[in-house]
Amino acid sequence: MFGSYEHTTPAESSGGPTSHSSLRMKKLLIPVLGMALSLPAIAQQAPKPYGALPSARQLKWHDTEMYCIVHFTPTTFEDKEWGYGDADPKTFNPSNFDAEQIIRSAKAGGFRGIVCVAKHHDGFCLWPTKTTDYNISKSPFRNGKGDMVRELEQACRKNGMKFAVYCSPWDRNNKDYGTDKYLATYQAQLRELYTNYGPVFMSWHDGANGGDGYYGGARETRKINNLVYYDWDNTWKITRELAPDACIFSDVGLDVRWVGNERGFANETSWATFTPTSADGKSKGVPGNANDKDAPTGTRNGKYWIPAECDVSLRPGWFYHESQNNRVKTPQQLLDLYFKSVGRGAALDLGLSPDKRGQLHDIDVASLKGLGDLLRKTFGTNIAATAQVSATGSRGKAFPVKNMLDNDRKTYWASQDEVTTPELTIAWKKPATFNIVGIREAIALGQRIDGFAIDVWQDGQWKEVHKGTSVGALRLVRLPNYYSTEKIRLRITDSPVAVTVAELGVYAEPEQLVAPVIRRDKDGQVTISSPASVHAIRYTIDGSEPTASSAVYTKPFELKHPGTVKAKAFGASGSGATESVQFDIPSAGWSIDQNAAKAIDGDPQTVWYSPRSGKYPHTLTLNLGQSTTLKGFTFLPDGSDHRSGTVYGYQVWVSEDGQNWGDPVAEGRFDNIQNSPIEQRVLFRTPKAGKYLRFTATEPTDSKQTWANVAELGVITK
Ligand code: FUL
Ligand code: CA
Repeated sequence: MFGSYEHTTPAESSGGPTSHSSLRMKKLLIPVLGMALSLPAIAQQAPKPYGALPSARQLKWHDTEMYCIVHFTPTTFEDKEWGYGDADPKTFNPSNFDAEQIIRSAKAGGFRGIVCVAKHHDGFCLWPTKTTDYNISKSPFRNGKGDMVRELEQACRKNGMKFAVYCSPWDRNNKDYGTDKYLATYQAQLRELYTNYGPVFMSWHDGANGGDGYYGGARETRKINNLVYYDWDNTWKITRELAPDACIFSDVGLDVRWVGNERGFANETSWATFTPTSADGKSKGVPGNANDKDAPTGTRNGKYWIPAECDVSLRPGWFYHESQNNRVKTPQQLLDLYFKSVGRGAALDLGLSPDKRGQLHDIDVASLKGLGDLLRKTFGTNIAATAQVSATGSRGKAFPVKNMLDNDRKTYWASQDEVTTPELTIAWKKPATFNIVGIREAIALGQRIDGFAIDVWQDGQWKEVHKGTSVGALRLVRLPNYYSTEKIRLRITDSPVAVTVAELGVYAEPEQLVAPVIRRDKDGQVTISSPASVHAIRYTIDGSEPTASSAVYTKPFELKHPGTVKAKAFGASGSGATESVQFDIPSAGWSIDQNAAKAIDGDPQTVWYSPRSGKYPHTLTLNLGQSTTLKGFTFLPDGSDHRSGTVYGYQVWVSEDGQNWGDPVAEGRFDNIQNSPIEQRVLFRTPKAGKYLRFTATEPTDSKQTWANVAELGVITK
């Protein structure tokens, strides 16, 4: 049910929220006070809807819950995250593109749909569009006769997966970008996609807008006023007209909101209702100009039903980079994201990155399959199904407790109007072992519950084990411990109106063999920890896979040279996924100017900020203590939610004496760093020896933030 992939019945495609409940009761005649009640009278007994309500298209989207987004363009072949728009179409030449391999791998992971990035910021269209020459027909792919959007779409339809499109508003190739002419082109592209590849379940609109690009050879920076440039009101009319079932996704909805980060999770309290505003709070906001501070939580009693989508990539980047093959998220990490996105009433949108062949790498395929297996093992059996479930304050026979266990999100149990804090008890004849509780509200009637608590019967009394807030489409409570008990109680502690519960689940996940966390401090001391209790963590430092006979981690150890630490949990039922971290030389013995010790202390949580009063460029000079041959550098920005002054443009120099620097060894921009503040690894054009490294931040991601932040600066010597 909650995570099982034998799909539950999709929500009604027509009919408002109240018809939902009445529809199912057509034949029911219930005697009340000796009189038989007819259909309209029963319908009246349904609780009144509360607050903003989901549309039929949003209800279908809520059923989808997990889908993937696929990035594959010439940018893949350039090993970049944001193509500049100048890549020769001839470079787009996958040796063995296989749409089915991608779609089937996603399906094995439990995903139910695909968002196809039909055009990314580089402007290259993966379908033979009439709107621009910069498209797949100019590439060698299928001798210029190929259509990748079509191949992905058909593979989806064939495998029972939903299909959606992403067409980037920002286009770094188009010569007209920045003028009205381009808007017509963009709208025509949307029309082509909706008409030729529909029905689509989503239309995905990212907020990255304007900046430098190729623009037909102009190679310049173009700024647009993102409040008005894309004329979203009219542009989205096209979506409504040609793709009426598509949920529009952007920073502000209209149907689904961006969760405000690219880490893949919503806030623990996350409301499906939302009142979006612009960055300055003065208007309702548009993609690229939205106040995303409230996006992770939504707005309690917000004006609209705009649930969150949590987008995150399976790899650090959205595009394939061979150098990130050892940083593919593990099944356990993905399961954790599932709990924090889908389990918080939102959706999980996982980035997939085909390699230069045009297929997912084996590591990615295995990880997806691992997630699917974990989900099936965890949610395959609802222990509540064999329990006796009872409730206080029930609304009557039309809303029986069994409606919570029928695997149907449209049928529900409800309390009487005056009962806003009902209690549900789940009892077994013999003690059951569990660590997960799942609750779904009948969201067609709105998001009603404000708070709940879970009690476990232990030693003859109730013991509270969890307190929560928002529920909505789904709340999964994953307890850190397993409990064996004869009964569990769910107490609704706070609700403005009568409560509805559409589904209730109790589950036990297989032993939590969570991947360990590996850290190294500036002196080279490596610490390995695990968020879950496991029998043992075993590790290696020579790059080999840890096995049952590898060293057991007991205390911190030293690693003063470059090397890869691999660790994994071993428990009673086997071993978990491998965590692998590549370290270079530690920063012991280094010094830095500008009081920037926090930028070289080996701790990603501590961040150096330049004074707010300063302005760009900002420069840090690192003294490595001895001459070292450097192949590149690493840069980690502040990754916290309250970050500001994120560095976009950079230049780097190396010098033996700290006086003579010569030409920069690297310069460029950290693509997509604003939304995804992860470690950047940059190789120099050619290695250079030196005792000093100078890092200059030349440009922020947000020109109003004239300061810079650096969480860690490091070097690549190996
Ligand atoms: C962002 C883009 O800038 C990234 O490149 C990526 O496509 C991500 C899914 O959306 O806005
Ligand atoms: Ca039900």
